Amino acid sequence: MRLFLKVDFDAVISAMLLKKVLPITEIHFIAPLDIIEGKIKLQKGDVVANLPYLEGCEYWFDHHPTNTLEEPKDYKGLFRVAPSAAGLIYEYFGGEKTFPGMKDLIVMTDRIDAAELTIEEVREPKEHLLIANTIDSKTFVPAAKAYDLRLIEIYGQTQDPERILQFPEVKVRAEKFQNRQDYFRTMLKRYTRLEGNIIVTDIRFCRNFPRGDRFFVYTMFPEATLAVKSFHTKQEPTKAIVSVTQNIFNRSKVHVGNFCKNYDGGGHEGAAICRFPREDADRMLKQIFAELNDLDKESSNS
Ligand SMILES: [Mn+2]
Repeated sequence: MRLFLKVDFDAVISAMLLKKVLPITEIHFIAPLDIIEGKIKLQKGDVVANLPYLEGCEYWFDHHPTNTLEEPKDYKGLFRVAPSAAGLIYEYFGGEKTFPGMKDLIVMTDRIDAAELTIEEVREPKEHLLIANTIDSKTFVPAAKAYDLRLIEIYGQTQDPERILQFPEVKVRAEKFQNRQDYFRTMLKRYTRLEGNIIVTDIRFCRNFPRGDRFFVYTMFPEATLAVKSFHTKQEPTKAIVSVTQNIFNRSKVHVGNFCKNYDGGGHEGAAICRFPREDADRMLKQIFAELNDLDKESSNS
């Protein structure tokens, strides 16, 4: 059976569980763009996890609320809005009876995938959260893929994070992450400020801004309720891209997906994207800071 996943920590744990109960022969990590472009052709026996339903698959496991839009006719597996796909797979195949000793790992996978973390955990990622940060979910080079497959194998042997962090390939990546993270935090602080209840990061004019832990920004201003990040991409040379998210430590009641629909974008309740023509972006950013601060005040009083 071939297994298709969107790569992240949830996917690694999902694959590890599925390998224990199904005769998985191949694992394919795919990008959402592959689906949009119709590159994925499925056949009977294929398993899809942590992704929207794909026509033709035999098993489907997913937990993302936005993936319910088209209810598939018949499939084996489990779809429900839940913290993680791994949690659903664990439940579907019999929980502790089938996967003895894995309860703690499943609880942590739920928390990581649903961003239900404490400030201390985000400030200093340890154990499974540190391992999760060694996974590169944005690039699809062969070395990253080989590492993801290796990590699935390692988690199949042991679920003890201290032991896993001793494997040389994991250790080296964890150390790299921690070194990169120091630089990332320095740069993030330089480009981030507070506007009312909004954490504002503007990296439109910064070249090669480093990638890092997306949750760290919320620890800088834990009392703020929203975060807005503006940036440029090569793919959209005339637009400024603006992400709007709720602070995971102090969530605004504003539905940011609905908010962004007014500005050439959309998304979920807690995370969304909008777009402005680059020449208007300064003015539009000021406008959305004012609107979001007003909406946030109104909704927190109601
Ligand atoms: Mn997931």
